[in-house]
Amino acid sequence: SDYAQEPPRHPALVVNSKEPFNAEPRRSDLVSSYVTPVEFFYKRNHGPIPIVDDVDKYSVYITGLIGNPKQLFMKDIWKLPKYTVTATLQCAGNRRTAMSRIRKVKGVGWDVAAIGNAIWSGAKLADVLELVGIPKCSHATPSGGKHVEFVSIDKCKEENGGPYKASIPLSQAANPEADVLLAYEMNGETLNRDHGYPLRVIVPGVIGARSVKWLDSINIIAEECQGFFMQKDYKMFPPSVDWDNINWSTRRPQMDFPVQITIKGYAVSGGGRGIERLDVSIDGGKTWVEASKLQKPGIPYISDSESSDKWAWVLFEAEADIRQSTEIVAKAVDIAGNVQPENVEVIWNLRGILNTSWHRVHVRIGH
Ligand code: MTE
Ligand code: MO
Repeated sequence: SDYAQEPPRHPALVVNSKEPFNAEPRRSDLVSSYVTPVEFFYKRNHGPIPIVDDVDKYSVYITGLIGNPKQLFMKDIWKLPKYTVTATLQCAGNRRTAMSRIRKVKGVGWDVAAIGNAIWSGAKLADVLELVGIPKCSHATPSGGKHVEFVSIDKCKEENGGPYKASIPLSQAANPEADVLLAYEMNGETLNRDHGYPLRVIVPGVIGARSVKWLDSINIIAEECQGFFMQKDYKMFPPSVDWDNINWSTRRPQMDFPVQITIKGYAVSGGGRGIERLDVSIDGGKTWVEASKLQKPGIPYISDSESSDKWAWVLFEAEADIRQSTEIVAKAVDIAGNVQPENVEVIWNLRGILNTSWHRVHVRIGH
């Protein structure tokens, strides 16, 4: 079958679908380290993992509304200045199962771990675009190119057997400060097959769907990419308000009474905005305490949108005495003052994406 040559994967991953392979780590594995180990990084695929045997023959074509199209080999990309960016990648469908509990939504049934924080290294897309005559910080090319489309070598059903593709605005692609990378390393190692070997796009602060893996070509186009994943998927539909009751009671960790627990989690905001505050409640949201925020192990987090970690998540930790069954709630405030909505109902959407609502975990004590 097309799936006969899939790479090996960690047995502790929670597999949501085998073909294509979609899996996330267990919650505890996810928040146990600031930099997510590659084997515990969620894997989101729409088809079989492509095989690139000969990295010297592998190339990326840059074409479209530009004067001089170019074919770049890995050696050309390795020659460009190497940048390293810590960035959190998150699938737009992360936490979809909680939306499905309101009203069934379509898509892979992700829990809360379709997210990961990695150290990505590679060339800046802005430098690559300069090689084809697009100056830094351009918004358009003379022939009207305004978007940069990334096309993969994989094959997916949604594109009728064609490759996965997506685009971002040229203004973002050509802006060196946006840190968009053509990455060939993840956590200091050569990118592995699951995550896009030999070359993938990393668009920090943007839903994972735009970070195209196994890059085959880059097209400079006038309108945004017309592919399935841009136009018919990963879109936020107007919220149709549905006041059905949430049934959060499906989580029931068994714990003795009274218990001292450690609450751990992650918080991330898009667009390079830092996390200002992280509040935790152990009474379902009536009262709150501020959790401590951690960056690298032992290093407290200071919110700052200029820091090199601005694209990365923040881990948080709080201790609490729990005496009875209750609901633990976590919510973050970013430096722009954005707060998370209390309930998933008000942001429910057909595709089950961007579930930013307060995260709630039921703790059941006793029998
Ligand atoms: N790129 C290709 N070529 N094919 C894909 O299926 N999935 C996208 C994106 N890039 C995808 C892709 C989606 S929806 C997400 S969330 C991220 O890759 C997941 O990246 P990861 O598997 O490295 O975690
Ligand atoms: Mo995704």
